[in-house]
Amino acid sequence: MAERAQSEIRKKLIDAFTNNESEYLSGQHLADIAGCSRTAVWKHIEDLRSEGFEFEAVRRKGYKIVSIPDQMTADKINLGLKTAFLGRNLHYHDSIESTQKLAYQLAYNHAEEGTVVIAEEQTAGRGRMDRKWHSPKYTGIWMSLILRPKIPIPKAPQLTLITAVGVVQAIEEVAGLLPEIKWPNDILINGKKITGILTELQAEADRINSIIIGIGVNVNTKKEDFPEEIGKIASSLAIESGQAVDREKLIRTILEKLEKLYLVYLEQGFFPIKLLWESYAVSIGKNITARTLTGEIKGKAIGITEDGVLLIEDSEGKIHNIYSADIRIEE
Ligand code: BTX
Repeated sequence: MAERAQSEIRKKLIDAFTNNESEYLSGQHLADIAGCSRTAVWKHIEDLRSEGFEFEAVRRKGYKIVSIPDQMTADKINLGLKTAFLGRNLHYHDSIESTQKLAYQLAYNHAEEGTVVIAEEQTAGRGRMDRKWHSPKYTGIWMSLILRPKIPIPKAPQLTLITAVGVVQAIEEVAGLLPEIKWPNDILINGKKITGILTELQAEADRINSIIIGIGVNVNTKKEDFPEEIGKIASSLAIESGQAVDREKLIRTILEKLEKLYLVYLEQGFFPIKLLWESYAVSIGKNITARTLTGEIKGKAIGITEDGVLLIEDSEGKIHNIYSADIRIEE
């Protein structure tokens, strides 16, 4: 009950601000409208700020709303979605630990292929090898997809490369930017990380039950939204293009491009995807260092195999197959 009363107060405050967008509203006036104390008004405004609302506060005048968060809805994401199955079963959450975690549970409980989980914010978003993925509210795309391809387990990493191509094509179309792919899963613009992809498997000894593909895209993230360390290596579509990008449209386009590529892959195998992937790849032909679980390998990246494995030629002409690594481009 108390919670309900709080949310009614919150709604009255938001209405008051959005009906008087260009005016300052005094704390007392807001308290009268919402039927609460001025201290409560101040607390609600602080809560709204943490949700992405921006206010200007001027002494003796009060508060003025500057911007409201760009919130999505499942209906708006679905509007005009032209896929046959990808995203047709959509789970939308305001805040969640990790879309990957929920998708994993859904897949375990037999969710259909193409099920998608999207969240406005992740409180425990994750990258590869237990790294953290920074996922602030209303700024990006944090989503996980469930696929059930009938492919042998060693081919699963190909799905990461297919996803990277789909996301690059969608960014190109919606934001007018041309990103590059750094093997295996980073999408960069001007050398900075815009997108991360995390592919996880649910499998038995010899059979894939499902592949969960996590996609994180920094869309309208502002410079100040990144923690200092991440800000050095990361950027967003809005920072790079100088304008806000419609997240719902980008989600739809990613799902559409990805579904097309996935169907091509199931029908024709990896070869057509490999050609597309190489056309976007920044690392091929460059000197790189690959850090694997067992050590570092330096050399020239000469391409990827039919299975999406990275090939590095070292200074002695020996070719190394790299299945999983972080790579650094040296030139
Ligand atoms: P990764 O291991 O390649 O990258 C993780 C590293 O990237 C971090 O250690 C940090 O340095 C940096 N980083 C963290 N957050 C960001 C960010 N927002 N932008 C750029 N760089 C960042 C990449 O792993 C895979 C990420 C997948 C994220 C999706 S979001 C939806 C799904 N749910 C979930 O929990 N993870 C996936």
